[in-house]
Amino acid sequence: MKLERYPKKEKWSELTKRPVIKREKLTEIVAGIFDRVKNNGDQALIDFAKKFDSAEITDIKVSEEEVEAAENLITEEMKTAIQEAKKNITTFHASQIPGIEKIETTKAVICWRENRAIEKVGIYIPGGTAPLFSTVLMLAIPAQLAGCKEIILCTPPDKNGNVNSAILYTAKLCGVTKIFKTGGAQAIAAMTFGTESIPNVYKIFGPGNQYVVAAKEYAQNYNVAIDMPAGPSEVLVIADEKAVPEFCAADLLSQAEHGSDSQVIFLSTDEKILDETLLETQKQLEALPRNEMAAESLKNSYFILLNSIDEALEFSNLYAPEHLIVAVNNFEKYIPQIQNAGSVFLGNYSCESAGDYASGTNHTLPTNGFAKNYSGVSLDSFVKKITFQNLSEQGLKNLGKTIEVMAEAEGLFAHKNAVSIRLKEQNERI
Ligand code: HSO
Ligand code: ZN
Repeated sequence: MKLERYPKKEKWSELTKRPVIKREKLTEIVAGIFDRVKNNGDQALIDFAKKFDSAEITDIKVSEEEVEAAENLITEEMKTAIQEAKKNITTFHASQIPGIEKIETTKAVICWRENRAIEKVGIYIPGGTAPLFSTVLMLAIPAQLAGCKEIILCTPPDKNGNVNSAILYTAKLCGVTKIFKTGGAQAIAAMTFGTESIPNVYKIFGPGNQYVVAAKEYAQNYNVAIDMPAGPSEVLVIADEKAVPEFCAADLLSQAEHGSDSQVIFLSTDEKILDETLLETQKQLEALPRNEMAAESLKNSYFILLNSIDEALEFSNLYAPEHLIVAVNNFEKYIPQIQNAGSVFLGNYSCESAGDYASGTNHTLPTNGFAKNYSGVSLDSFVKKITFQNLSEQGLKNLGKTIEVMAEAEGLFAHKNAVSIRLKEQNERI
């Protein structure tokens, strides 16, 4: 943990930098994987499962029996928790479904937009050290609410060729249409091109390791959209003298335990709170089962003392964190100053885990400074919007001259004529 006391503003840009990830080599590997999946389909996925997941599988698709069996492996307590989270995530995302508003721009010229669900979407769920079934909720719920017809899910099998039961249970609960045992860049390639078993999709969602991230970027060369560019997850906590060091430490560690490359930053205006949070972080770290990973990530973390909350917010806007916790008295007052952040947690009792699991907001958020120009996943991520317009005869009469003048000025006479020919027909008829 690095400690900085009142760093000069000239130093801020260095403090807000993320470690650079070298991509060139990755793209080469990913391109090779894409080629193999494109040429050999399911067989390539079976071979990759053996190579990367040490799993012998014959069928890429998860069967109905496997999904049913998973349901029996989940405790009632887990089912209740998942259902409660689903209820809140559904309520929040359903509120994002817009009504249709028809706008009359010029008299008798009516314009509007309608949402259409992206018909086929793919969700990637990593396996590995912590199978994140909560991410299934975050992606499948808005997909289903949006009306996506095909919602497929790819996730790597374990050594025995099985998929995590909580992932299967949650996927079924949230209307995932098909589940496949494939992970890594090969899963992204499969959803891009399609294979004998796996349908190709129009947009791919979900987190993953650096190969998956590189593969999602590569998929865009084949007209597939992705949710957002991704990087290691992050939290930035702003604390004043009313913050609780034990709570702040727990929040920092909850992000640090995601992976050794996670980023955590603690900003405080109060020296005592800063010192206590540092100590408390060390103390709580020792008790964590994933403490090696968290300790590794904490090596790159910063504890910074600043002069005021205004200054802390300025720093935070420059960093543009994925998660921002504002553990500050009168936090409402500061909301307008928050410019760049993926998701914000206000007050001492709004821990990041609430948003990670169950409060209702989405946990798929922009990292790596992309909170400056991207939003997190929402219902919007699963729809496209089509504009419609209807000009009545009178509408074209009202706007026709404007269009003719502009088309002529651009030298586009067919454009002009499309109006003139109609106006002429009107005049002759009347
Ligand atoms: N904090 C993660 C999401 C997550 N946390 C899933 C627990 N499970 C996103 O940055
Ligand atoms: Zn988390």
